[in-house]
Formats: sequence, C-alpha cells, structure tokens
Amino acid sequence: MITLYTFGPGMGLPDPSPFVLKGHVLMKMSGQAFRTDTHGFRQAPKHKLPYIDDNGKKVADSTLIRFYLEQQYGIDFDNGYSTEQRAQAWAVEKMLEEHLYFIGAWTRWIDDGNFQRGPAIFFAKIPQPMRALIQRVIRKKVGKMLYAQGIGRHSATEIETLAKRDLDVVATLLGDKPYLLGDTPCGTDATLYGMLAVFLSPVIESPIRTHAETKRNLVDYVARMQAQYFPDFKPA
Ligand SMILES: N[C@@H](CCC(=O)N[C@@H](CS)C(=O)NCC(=O)O)C(=O)O
Repeated sequence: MITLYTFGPGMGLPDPSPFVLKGHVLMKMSGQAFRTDTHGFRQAPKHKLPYIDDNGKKVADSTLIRFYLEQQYGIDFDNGYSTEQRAQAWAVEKMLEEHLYFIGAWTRWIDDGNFQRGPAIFFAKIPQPMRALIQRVIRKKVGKMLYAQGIGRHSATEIETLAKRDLDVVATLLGDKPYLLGDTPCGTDATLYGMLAVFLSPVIESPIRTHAETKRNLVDYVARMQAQYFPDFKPA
C-alpha cells in the first residue's frame, strides 16, 4: 500500500502545508489505497513533504507524485478536459506554486503573530529553551530563502498587490463552476484547494486573507473541496 508522508492536522486544516494538502487530495482523487504517516519528515528524500512510499519506491514532490500515479496506475487527473484546458490548468498550478505559495510563506513565517499562531506548531515537541532558539534559526533561514526567491525583497504593500492579482485571477477563472475547469475536478483542483485553504486558515491574519474572503466563490470552493475530500475532518 502507498504511504503518504504528511505533517498532520494543524492551523485549523487537515494539514498546514499546501503541498501536503495537494498530495493528499491527489491520493484521494487517484482512488488508490493509501495510508498517511506523520513521522517521515526526517527521512524525506528532498527534505520536504509530501513524499510517498509505494512498496519501497519513494517519490518526493507533489507534482512528481502526480506524474508517478499517472504513469504507474494509468490515472488521468484531467480526464474529460481538452488539451487547451489542461494547459490552462497547468499554468494556474504553477502560478499558485511558484508565486502565490511564496507569498503565503512570507505571510505565515515573517509576521510574528501569524508565525506564533501558525508554523510555530511545527516546533511544538521541542522543549524550551531549545525551541525558541531553533524557531529563530529556521525563521531566519525562511527569510533568506524568500529574499533569494525574490518575494522577500518587496514591501508588504507590494506583496499584497501581487497576491491580490493572483487571487483575482483564480476567482475569475473559477467563476461559478464547482471546480476549476468545469463540473468535474482536475489535478490542479488539488493545488488550488491547498493554496487557498492555507490563506483562509482561521489562524492567519492578513489583508491578503481579507481580500480572499471577499471572493465568495473561492471561500465556497474551499469549503466544498474540504467537505468532499476530508469529510471527517474537524478542526481541533
Ligand atoms: N515542490 C515541493 C514543495 C514542497 C514544500 O515546499 N514543502 C514544505 C512544506 S509547505 C516543506 O516540507 N518544507 C520543509 C523545509 O523546507 O524544511 C512539492 O510540490 O512537494
């Protein structure tokens, strides 16, 4: 059976990581039997989650997990959609992952309040005073990563402007459809749900979150996807 390595519930969500949420939804969409394990981070082949272990074959990275499932099990996550629609979905997915994701990371890791209510849970098992020290080191590392990526060089106002454009684009593309491309889910719905759910997490406060909340279709979409793919999830 396939094992999906996750962080486990947090930030009022089935998982605090948008990529793990994506991987989890892809696994559910695939219809393959799988279990989750929250103890795999230290052995993660790329030092990130999610990854899967399929009877000894490890695949790290949510998109490579998707490709693996498609190739190994003959799954078409975009079944029923045209080549043009598939291309649009891929472009949206990469906008979310390579742009909006980093804005989300900036929102959660750089702001003290959001950090304490959000990513601080990753360190909860480390005893003090070591915890505070490790948190400082890792937050510094994230800050450097965001600077190197580019988002971290912008002012808060500039970052908010960039995020709002992404959110407006996905709200427009989604329109009043139940899923990104139409009446049935496509692979990118796993990404869209994961990214939006984390922005709308009840513990994250930001003008970006407030802007997302003005997009009724996005808020309803997240609630619908969560009810469909995590019907038993109840925030602690
Ligand atoms: N491209 C990867 C990104 C995964 C990723 O960034 N995971 C983050 C959580 S959102 C992580 O595990 N970070 C741990 C670290 O960087 O130390 C994917 O699609 O799976």
